[in-house]
Amino acid sequence: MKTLHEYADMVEARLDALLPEMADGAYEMGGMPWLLANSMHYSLMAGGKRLRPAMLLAAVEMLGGDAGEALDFACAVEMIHTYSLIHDDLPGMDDDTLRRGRPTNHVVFGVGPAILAGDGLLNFAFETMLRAASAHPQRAAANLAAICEIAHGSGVTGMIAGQAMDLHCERADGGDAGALDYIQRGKTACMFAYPLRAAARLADADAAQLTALSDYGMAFGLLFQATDDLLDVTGSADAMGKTLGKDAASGKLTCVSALGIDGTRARIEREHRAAVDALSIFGARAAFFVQLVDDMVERTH
Ligand code: GRG
Repeated sequence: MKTLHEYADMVEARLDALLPEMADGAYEMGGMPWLLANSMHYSLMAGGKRLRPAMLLAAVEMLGGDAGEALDFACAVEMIHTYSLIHDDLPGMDDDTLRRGRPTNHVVFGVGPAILAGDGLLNFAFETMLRAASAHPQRAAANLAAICEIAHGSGVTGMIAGQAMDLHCERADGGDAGALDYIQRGKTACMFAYPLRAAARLADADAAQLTALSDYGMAFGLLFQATDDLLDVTGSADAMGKTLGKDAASGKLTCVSALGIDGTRARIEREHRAAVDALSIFGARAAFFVQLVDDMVERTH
């Protein structure tokens, strides 16, 4: 198995090949115009940690599968994640001007082009996975099952559902612990759990392995969001590469607003334990994932 950085480098190189930059003013029939290509490229190649695709690749290798064959599925997850960040930053959603340490997409390219860059990344993600699946017809069932997992996790009962409830609670200026859980499972944890479920499908995992990875991903995602909420209050904007302190200012429902700082720390501890416990069936083979969740508890960005 590789390190997080090695998996992230694989993803970085493949994304750059799938979506190269274009010369200003360039377009051709059947291809993309420069403004669309370059606004998609701007956010996609802006130095994200590549956590979700790296975890997908590591899970495939842990289960004895081929990371090379899974690479386009991993890249698609990063495209979907990046689209969600572009749309989340729009004036009609979180209205943010800093992301991944750079001005947000709509600040640079305008709101209309930023909507299209997000739409473009979402659509291109599925095109990329379907192309990869079509190249290996003998693996059609596993590949389609993986695509379904990614569609489900990022879709209307997953990430989009969480984001919709988040918007609703912010506008209604309310929401209880149940709503908090629904939001954070949907908008954040599903984008870890379902790529891991996709990895299990790609590597022909058994039912127990699928459940274990799914449970780990959910716990990891809840922990990740709880640390994000804590860092919004206690972190550094330079390290995080985004505006901090916005959650409290906008009256957002977060772990800190619902549970307090100590309650948030307790949640982080609880989900940390749940994540490590979920991995027990893999024994020493899960060292990458144990290390990753240990590092998340300590993260500053
Ligand atoms: C627009 C449908 C739609 C959904 C948006 C991603 C999202 C849902 C909202 C962003 C706000 C937020 C704090 C989400 C949860 C945590 C999160 C996704 C943080 C960013 O992920 P990182 O830290 O970012 O992995 P990088 O830049 O490293 O990829």
